[in-house]
Amino acid sequence: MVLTDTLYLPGTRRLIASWNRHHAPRPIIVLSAEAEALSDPFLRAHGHRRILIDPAPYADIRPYRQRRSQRHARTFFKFEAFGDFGFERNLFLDSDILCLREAPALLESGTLPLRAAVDTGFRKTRAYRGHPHEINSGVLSIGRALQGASTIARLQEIARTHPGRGGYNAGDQGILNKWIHADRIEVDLLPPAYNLIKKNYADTAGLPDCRLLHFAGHKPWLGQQRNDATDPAMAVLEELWHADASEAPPPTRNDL
Ligand SMILES: [Mn+2]
Repeated sequence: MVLTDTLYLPGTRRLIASWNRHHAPRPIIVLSAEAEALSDPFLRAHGHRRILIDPAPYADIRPYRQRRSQRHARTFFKFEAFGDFGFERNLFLDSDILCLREAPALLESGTLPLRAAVDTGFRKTRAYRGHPHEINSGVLSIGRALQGASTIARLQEIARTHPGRGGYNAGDQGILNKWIHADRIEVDLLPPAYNLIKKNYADTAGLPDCRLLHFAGHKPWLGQQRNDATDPAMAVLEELWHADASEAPPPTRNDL
């Protein structure tokens, strides 16, 4: 299951293509609040369901107390990944993730409904009121017990009543962590290789056994932030994304 918009489309296509290269076929559900993104030929070809998100329940959610960032407000659409689509587990992956190897632990039925990795980039700030361990919301495996409208409504409620203070943990991830702690949701922690977070191409540690590489911060397809092309870690990580040639060309009208 993926969430996309026109800005993240190149990442979404690359994620789906790289995932498919390492896994047996499974239904792919594409979520977006933009009809234009859902009409992308690659997503039409590879998405088993393409679902247009109704933004109305999110209209009164503000990401921060003071600021009004539309970009961050849209991250709350990720709550829709908790919908009941008839599967034992919903596997959600961020569009800024590249699949480098098979990721079997995401698909195991297991004992706990929620499975996620610790956010290795998380650093407590002075104003932070949360908990020492925070999960990263880029890779989520969601079992049936947590799927459905009531979980989505609960997450929206927390976002409305306890908005973030901004900074690193703002947006959907901050709300998910508040929900985990407030409602005592048990989390089955995934190894770091299942969500290897590299903020702004930080370094190449962990790459040899990495399964899911998460491009936090700079996005390889945007390319404009590469202000230090001589940094080897930056070059290696950015090149990994660009060199992934698994993306099949989208079908054209003439092929149909
Ligand atoms: Mn991400």
